[in-house]
Amino acid sequence: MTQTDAPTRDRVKQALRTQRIETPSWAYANSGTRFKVFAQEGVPRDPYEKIADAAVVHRLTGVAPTVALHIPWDRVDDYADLARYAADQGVALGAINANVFQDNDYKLGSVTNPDPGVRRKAIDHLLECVDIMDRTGSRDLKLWFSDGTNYPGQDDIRARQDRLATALRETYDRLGDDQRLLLEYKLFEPAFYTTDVPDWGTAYAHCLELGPKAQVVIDTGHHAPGTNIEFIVAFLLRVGKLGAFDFNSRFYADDDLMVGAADPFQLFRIMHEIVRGDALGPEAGIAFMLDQCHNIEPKIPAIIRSVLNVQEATAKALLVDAAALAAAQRAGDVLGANAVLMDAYHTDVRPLLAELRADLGLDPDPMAAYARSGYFERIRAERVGGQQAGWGA
Ligand code: LRH
Ligand code: MN
Repeated sequence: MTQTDAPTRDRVKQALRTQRIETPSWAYANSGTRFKVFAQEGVPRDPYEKIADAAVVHRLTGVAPTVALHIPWDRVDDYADLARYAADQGVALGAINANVFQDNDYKLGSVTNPDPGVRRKAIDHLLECVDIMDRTGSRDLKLWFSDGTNYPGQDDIRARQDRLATALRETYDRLGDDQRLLLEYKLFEPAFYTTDVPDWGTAYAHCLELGPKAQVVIDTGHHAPGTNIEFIVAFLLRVGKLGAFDFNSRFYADDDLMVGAADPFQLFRIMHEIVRGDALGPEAGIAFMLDQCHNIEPKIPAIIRSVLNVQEATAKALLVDAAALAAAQRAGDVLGANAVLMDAYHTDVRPLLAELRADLGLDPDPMAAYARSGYFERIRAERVGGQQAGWGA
């Protein structure tokens, strides 16, 4: 496959222009592990400063126009004002993430808790997040439940599923016509025996039960080692139940490292299924989000690098010679088919992406452009005093 093939370059660049990557407000704030949260200079102190940083990422990459919020980490008095501020900065507010995993009352679960009063409190938070969506203009309510148990017998596995279904139903019925509920699964952590939404199958089953406005979120760090994530992508795409990605990468568990850093080939295989499923553009309705924590590395450059990693994996996937691949697959030409895919994967797409950025009037090298911008030096000087934002875990 020759990259100098002009029609191919134009086709690939045209498709890349439609790509949209949502960045997470919490990745701009301090984060860490249970061992230590390392504070960094210039970190935002409030959602407005997080949005200002996200706007820099969009200005330099051109493909990150929305910011996901997390409640209560991003709670403000006036969400409409926050949305206006975001618009002034050239971005928009994206998915609203509920948080029923940091309150003492949720020790034995939130919506699955044996105590009906605790369940009520958790559901009320989910409903509050839909109210916030009405004010921010967000389409997506993203739900991840830390709910689970640590010891066999601790609670009734089936009863917890009933409680979960009840809470999801009430929340689903509150959604507006153009709003969606995105259900995220995770194999384990913080629970270590059962997790109430542990895998794609459980999330899919609950979303089927709920209806068309409920879809599954694939967080790339939430699977057992060795899980073939692109199979899950292909399967959920086929049945129209893939709603979103939480992109990051990992060597071991839910490491939340920069997407594509630990396993760029896996990211390529995932984006190949997206392209094969004609699901890259906004019209396909899939929210491509980052969900990462930059514990030791500078945050804004790490997010810019992550956006570039997704673009590179996508460009390689768009370079797959689909006709040659299909012919080799039909012919049972195992090595031939694999070679078609590997040819695209081994293509250096950085010159094509630099060309695309130039076409978009952007600096071909966003990382260098950020370093030259003086933005970090400015926020380091300005953001003195006050309480730096963080997970508050
Ligand atoms: C849980 C998770 C979820 C978010 C949180 C920040 O591990 O992936 O998507 O709420 O990280
Ligand atoms: Mn996630």
